[in-house]
Amino acid sequence: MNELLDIHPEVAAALAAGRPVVALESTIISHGMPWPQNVETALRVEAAVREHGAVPATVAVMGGRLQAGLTPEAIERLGRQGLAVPKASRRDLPFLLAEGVGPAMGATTVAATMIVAALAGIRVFATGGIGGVHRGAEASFDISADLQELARTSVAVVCAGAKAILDLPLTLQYLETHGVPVIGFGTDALPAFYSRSSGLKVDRRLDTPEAVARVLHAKWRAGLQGGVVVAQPIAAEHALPPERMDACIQQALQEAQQQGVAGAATTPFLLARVSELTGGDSLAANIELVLANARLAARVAAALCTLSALPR
Ligand code: PSU
Ligand code: MN
Repeated sequence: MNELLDIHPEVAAALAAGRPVVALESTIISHGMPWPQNVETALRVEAAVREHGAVPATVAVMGGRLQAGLTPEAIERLGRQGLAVPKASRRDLPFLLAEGVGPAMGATTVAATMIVAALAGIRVFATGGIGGVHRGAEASFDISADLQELARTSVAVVCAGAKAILDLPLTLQYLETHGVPVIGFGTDALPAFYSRSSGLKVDRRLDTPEAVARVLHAKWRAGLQGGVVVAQPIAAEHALPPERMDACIQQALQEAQQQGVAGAATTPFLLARVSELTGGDSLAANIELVLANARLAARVAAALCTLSALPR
């Protein structure tokens, strides 16, 4: 067990017994949604994981230590403090951990959540959208650390694809170059978060949690380290029209450029502006897709536990 990692007792018990566990990120709580919907959603997501037979492990940095599994009080603090909680991706973790016991909190991104999940022995993680290659990356070099983490860390990320604030063709190309399988759950097309399709093809369509679990099991049994993207489209009744989203995204990108927003601030800026420009609609859609991903992740985690328990 890692000396810098605290595993919630319920999570530790499930892992020791070979029962399914689903990791959840906390940047979505502190930076991705406004209070109080962020806390309400995080608790509903945990409940959805439980309803589908797995134990939730929301990941964050608390008291200068990595946490796999949070109390409802800790989730409340992450949500109430919002943007005051530093965003923690791979490069930020050493600074937060070096502060040691104390107030040091961090809201873990997809990359940092994967790192903590892998340390804890959790193989399946649910979120909304992954980071990716930003538009204009050929000049800015802005490529989310999430993609490099997917290349190296063996955790499956169940998501609704990535937002069209990113360059989605380049994001898929980067994943291909780094050998990260991209599965479409019930779809041949990469979902674009609020919209069901980006028009780009995934590597393989799979239609059941068992089929997804078989691919994960085969990959890791073969010693092929690294993550897998499991992309599930938002339900049709919650999807937003791509033309409407494109207009908001264009405006947000333009404002980011005018205001000189760069680096780690880029994603939170674009997410916040797009959600302001769409009014409450994008928040409602976001909540629904995260809940759906939590349900699917729990079923994939359960199927993976069944396979892992079979004799070799
Ligand atoms: N995309 C979303 N919602 C989010 C994020 C991305 O639709 O909340 C967050 C995730 O935590 C993701 C992070 O890991 O933003 C990526 O940030 P960056 O591009 O700075 O790596
Ligand atoms: Mn970035």
